[in-house]
Amino acid sequence: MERTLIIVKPDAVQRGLTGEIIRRFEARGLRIIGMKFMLISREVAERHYAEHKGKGFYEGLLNYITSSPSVVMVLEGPNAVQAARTTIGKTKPFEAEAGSIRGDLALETGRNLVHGSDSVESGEREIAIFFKADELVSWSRASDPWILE
Ligand code: DAT
Ligand code: MG
Repeated sequence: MERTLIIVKPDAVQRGLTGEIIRRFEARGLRIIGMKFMLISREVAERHYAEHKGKGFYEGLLNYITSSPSVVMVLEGPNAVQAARTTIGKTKPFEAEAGSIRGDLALETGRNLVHGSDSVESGEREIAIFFKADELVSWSRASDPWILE
């Protein structure tokens, strides 16, 4: 089982796409084990996006992610990191496959609706930024035997 950190970003929340985006992950079979609605602070955003510090888009990225509330969640499942990234689509929405969240619902890189961890290690690091251990719920879903072999 892997875990991945997902952020339904401010543009998605403002556009009323929160439910649509969560629906796609749920329908895929990923299990929600943590979720919160929050205004991401500058400090948290800097920690989350530390790898991009110094890049041309960094300031704009921080302004965007802190501009309005987000929904942050942890999803669990086999190959959850890659599965979620595929459901999200490529970073630049104009390159993202139709059928993906970005490919169906977004146009510009700076308004690409969703974040998903890019590796298991990144996921662990990012989850620790947003969630305390006791905010993640271990539970079994009635549908699990029909989704997981
Ligand atoms: P992803 O969000 O697909 O993991 P990333 O980690 O490379 O992409 O970058 C984080 C975010 O930064 C991305 O969602 C949008 C923004 N970004 C990345 N590359 C960019 C670029 N070349 N121009 C503008 N914004 C960019
Ligand atoms: Mg990334």
